[in-house]
Amino acid sequence: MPTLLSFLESRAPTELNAVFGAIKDASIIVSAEVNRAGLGADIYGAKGTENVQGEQQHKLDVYADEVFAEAFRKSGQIVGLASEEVDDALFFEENAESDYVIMIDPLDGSSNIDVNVAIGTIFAIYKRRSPIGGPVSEDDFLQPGNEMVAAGYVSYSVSTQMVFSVGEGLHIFTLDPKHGDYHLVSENVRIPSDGKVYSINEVNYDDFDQNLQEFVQYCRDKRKGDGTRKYTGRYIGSLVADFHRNLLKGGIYVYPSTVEAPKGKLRLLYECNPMSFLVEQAGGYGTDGVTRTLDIVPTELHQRCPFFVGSPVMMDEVMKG
Ligand code: P6P
Repeated sequence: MPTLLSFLESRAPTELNAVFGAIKDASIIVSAEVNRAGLGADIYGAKGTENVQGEQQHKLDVYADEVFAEAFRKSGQIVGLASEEVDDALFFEENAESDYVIMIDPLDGSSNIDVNVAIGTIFAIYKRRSPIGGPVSEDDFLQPGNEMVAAGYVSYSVSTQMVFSVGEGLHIFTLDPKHGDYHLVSENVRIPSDGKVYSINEVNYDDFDQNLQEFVQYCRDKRKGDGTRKYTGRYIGSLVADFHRNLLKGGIYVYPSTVEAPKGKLRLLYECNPMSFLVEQAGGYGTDGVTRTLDIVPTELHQRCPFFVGSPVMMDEVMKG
């Protein structure tokens, strides 16, 4: 089974290959630390600091952010980084001649770390807009998802898997920790057109607009020919885990506008856009409930948006509102 970089050799330019090499190296370090959570270094629990969203940072959040940032700086191919954990975008001056910027959620779902539930790293890669040789500007990061050149996530779960696309299909690799490399397990993965899973936090049901309430009620009521339920609810509380299950089995994930999160909870640049890029590569699509996610023109680095993503038949059902 080909390794990650041997697979990418014929599919991506050398410079992009080096970006994935940095993601590979950093994710292997983070995976080892995640798998030791609770042992040795004190990495459980809150760090006592807040990120730009005003959310409690977990020790492993901050650790993962530092590991990925250092790997991107050393890659020589990434000139700028926007991270959920850092207020402003970072400029890697030593890489001023390089062409790629990356946006990342270093460890999504980190509240699950202390209860041993799957968590993940999510990333989106773009070509810079600012002139090569100079500093990055916010414009380099406020690009619509249509401009993305690659995206992916690393799921730290039963195994550590990297799911990514460079624009020619979606592929899944599994980390072999013994050999410190990722090996191809599924190539050109397609999301089932329909599914039986809807992933949404129903505690917010009363906040949902009428269309979404009707969709949830439709999922609760729908029966198959034999009278058994067509849909079931599954909500892990970790976007990467819910998305990955829906990608393989079919389903829809929704985080809508709520009273507590009027613009939605998930961030456009490093959660909704990369997941929408990936699902479109697999035959599904993502929206903010109205607009295709990748068409949205960002205005702020950490802006949030409502998020609907998954199998086309289920997306069509919720979007027909
Ligand atoms: P709630 C994790 O914090 C996250 O960003 C996603 O991974 C997850 O799907 C969602 O928030 C869970 O949020 O409000 O339902 O607990």
